Amino acid sequence: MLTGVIEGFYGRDWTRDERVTVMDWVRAAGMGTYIYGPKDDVHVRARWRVPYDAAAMARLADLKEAAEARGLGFWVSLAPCLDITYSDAGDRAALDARLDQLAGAGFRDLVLLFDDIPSVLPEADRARFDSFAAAQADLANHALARLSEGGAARVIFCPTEYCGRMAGGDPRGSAYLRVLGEKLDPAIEVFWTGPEIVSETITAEHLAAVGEVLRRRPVIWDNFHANDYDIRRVHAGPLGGRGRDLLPLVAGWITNPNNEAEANFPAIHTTGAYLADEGYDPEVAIARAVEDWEPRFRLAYGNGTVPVELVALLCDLFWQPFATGPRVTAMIAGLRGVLAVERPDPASAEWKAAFAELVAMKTAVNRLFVAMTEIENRALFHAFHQYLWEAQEELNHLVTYCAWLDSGPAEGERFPAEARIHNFYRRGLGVALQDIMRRTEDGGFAHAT
Ligand code: GDL
Repeated sequence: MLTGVIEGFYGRDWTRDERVTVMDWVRAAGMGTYIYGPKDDVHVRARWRVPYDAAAMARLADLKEAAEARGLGFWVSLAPCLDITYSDAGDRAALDARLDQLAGAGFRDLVLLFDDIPSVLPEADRARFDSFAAAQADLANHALARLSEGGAARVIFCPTEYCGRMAGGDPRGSAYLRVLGEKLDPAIEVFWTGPEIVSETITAEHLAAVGEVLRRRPVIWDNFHANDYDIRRVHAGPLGGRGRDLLPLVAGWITNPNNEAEANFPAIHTTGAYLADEGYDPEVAIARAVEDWEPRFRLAYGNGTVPVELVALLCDLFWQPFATGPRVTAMIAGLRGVLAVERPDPASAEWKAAFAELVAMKTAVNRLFVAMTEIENRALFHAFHQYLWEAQEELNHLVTYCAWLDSGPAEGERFPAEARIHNFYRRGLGVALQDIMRRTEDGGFAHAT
């Protein structure tokens, strides 16, 4: 089974050192593949017709060598989907030139990407193909045949409808996926991200439906730890929402992680654990990941590292795309409970417990923040710095507010302006735009009210 990482996100691509570090983690996690597919490499996508120059080819060869030295397979990517005319002889020749360049240099494992484009057959192709899927399958089958001319080749295809939502809910109802399933060479693997682009959960039932329509088990492209879609979040918690019953239904599991390479140790460690451990338990898995991660938090001065409980706190703060970690979740629930009334009773046991946990959390985050500034690995520090900054500021402010409530302010008295942080509440374009739309009490989207 294909397992590992795809560098497949939007945004600044990784450096050579970052890639090799990630390869080490993939290897240590018992996985076997590194896929090079940054959206930032213009020769993968926007300028797919233009071959790499010699220096770029040498960089790719060096990465392949680094991967192979670690026992990993190295795949390259090509995404001609933005503007190709599938039936155009000139475009086919440009594609062949790219394939020949790659194959000639020994790159015969290729990911063909057709993601993030409209699912519409271009006008110019309608005389030759009767569907978008037929045009793409023709291209992919051709690519596999061409790459195979000089040796064994493999192709993974990322479809334009790559999740349940894009396929209209039920994958079996998608004409696009049905035609792909029929026409794609059976040797070609197909990527799938689950019911959503970022799937909170994936079920066996869903994957069985995908397998049926595609006539092959999909390779999961897991965006669970990706964060390129939200500048405010990073995911350092364990893989979750995926049971082990999925594994017989997939041909591979590839994770597309956070943009910040250093933040991905837990993502890769726990994905490897999920794939390997029959009794996978996210909380056990993250505890193990934290132990193995801690040596990277070596302090620049003196001996030692950031204490393991603070590394665990870092994971808890920046947990998963749909959940904060258990400690943060419990703290928020406790505070929400006591803050449901305007004047909580400072003498009540509930208030005391909730306030004490908030202060303990703030104190721990302050310690974590300071310790992180002192670590040797500056890339690791920077991977989390802005997120930690926000966490610290918000917690400090909340403590000030709760301390004011704890002092038992008189009825009608207001939280003093001096205690609030000036210009503090989230501002800017994103907030202004989100504010236009109403929200439900649980923070969801309430379009109709
Ligand atoms: C996507 C993109 C991917 C991006 C991810 C998360 C796929 C197949 N494509 O739509 O490049 O990183 O979402 O934002 O997932």
